[in-house]
Amino acid sequence: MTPSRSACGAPPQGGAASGPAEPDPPQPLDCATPRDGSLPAADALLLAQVTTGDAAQQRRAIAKTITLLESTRADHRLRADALLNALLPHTGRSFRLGISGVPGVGKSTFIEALGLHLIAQGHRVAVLAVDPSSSVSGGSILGDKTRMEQLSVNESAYIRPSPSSGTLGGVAERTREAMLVCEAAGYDVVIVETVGVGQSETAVAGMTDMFVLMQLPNAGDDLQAIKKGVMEIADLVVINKADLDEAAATRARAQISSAQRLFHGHGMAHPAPGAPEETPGRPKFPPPPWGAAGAQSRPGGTIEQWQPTVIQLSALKAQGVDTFWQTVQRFQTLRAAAGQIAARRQRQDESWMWERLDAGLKARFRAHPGVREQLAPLTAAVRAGEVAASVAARRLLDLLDTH
Ligand SMILES: Nc1nc2c(ncn2[C@@H]2O[C@H](COP(=O)(O)OP(=O)(O)OP(=O)(O)O)[C@@H](O)[C@H]2O)c(=O)[nH]1
Ligand SMILES: [Mg+2]
Repeated sequence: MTPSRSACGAPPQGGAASGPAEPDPPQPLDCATPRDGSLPAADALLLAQVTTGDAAQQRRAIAKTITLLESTRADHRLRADALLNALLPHTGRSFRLGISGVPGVGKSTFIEALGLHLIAQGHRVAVLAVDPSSSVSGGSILGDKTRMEQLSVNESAYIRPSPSSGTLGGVAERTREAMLVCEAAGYDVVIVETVGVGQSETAVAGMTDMFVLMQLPNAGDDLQAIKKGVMEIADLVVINKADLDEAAATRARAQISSAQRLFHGHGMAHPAPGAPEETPGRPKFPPPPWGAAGAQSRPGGTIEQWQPTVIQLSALKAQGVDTFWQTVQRFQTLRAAAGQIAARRQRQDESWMWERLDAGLKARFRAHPGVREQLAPLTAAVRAGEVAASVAARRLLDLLDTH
């Protein structure tokens, strides 16, 4: 059932971007923690309960595991890393959906309607959030539980607020890990919500298979107000509250559609050979529970490509939710058939690793005693024009080689 993995649950080396070049031969990996790869008994039990426990056990075990993963204590982090690696073979079998939109656009109302729609079809739905401001606001999704009244008490749903402290990178990483826990527990649709503070849309698009941007019916009147970068990464734009002003929603839909055509260029199909391929040796993702059809071949041997789309609906009246899900399934089918979901996940995994490496290196750099001593005077010297910025950077970096 689970895809075969190498020693530490990770795919063999060679990212999606490696192209046709010879892949490096797989290197032996030494990444199990603790070193013998075993889990302490308490964590082995947690793993068993997350993956196979009964509903109540599982819910408690998920919460405990996520709490452990969110802990900043060094001993907890060691246990958490080992547990995460042990969970990894059980992950990957969900559809990961990112949803963003300004406060009040109707995300919670929509997620409630969508979640209930999916559960009625037999899915299990996890809802997570990335909100780096939630340490200030107290975590909006918690308050949102009141707007997700039915979903939050549904046995087939799991709702978790945003981790409430740290940088965007840290918050996003913990949400990403929580997503893996939910997948291991068998949630087959994971929704990650963000209000779009700073770069949080990019972070959510970077951990999901499909990124949806929600807009108000008057969005089309003021396209400037929509962050261009966000529009570019949106696979699907949803105009919500169409019940308030159907004509405005239709107008917004037309305007955003034409803006998207500008961003993404024209053309509906690409030659089949150009479709991204799976990295050789990489285990393919098993088909999702709702089944992916074969490649949508067209006459002339082309594969139909997903084009960013705009739809309108009313979350409040639960109108258009079925159309939304059909659109998502169409995206999923086209992308999976072209190997693009697996490829996107590979790229995401690799860039998350680098994102965390960058953050970790910076933190270690700042904590280094020599750097702590020299950073302020060298910064002052750079500001005073006495030392070139690049020279100061090199000197500081060289300090890392001293103890
Ligand atoms: N008329 C109408 N109102 C809606 C619709 N969807 C949501 N609303 C209302 O809009 C308000 C905000 O909805 P929420 O679902 O809380 O919005 P949100 O995007 O989650 O907001 P934040 O959590 O603050 O980011 C609520 O009063 C909803 O009842 C809709 O389709 N039509
Ligand atoms: Mg909300």
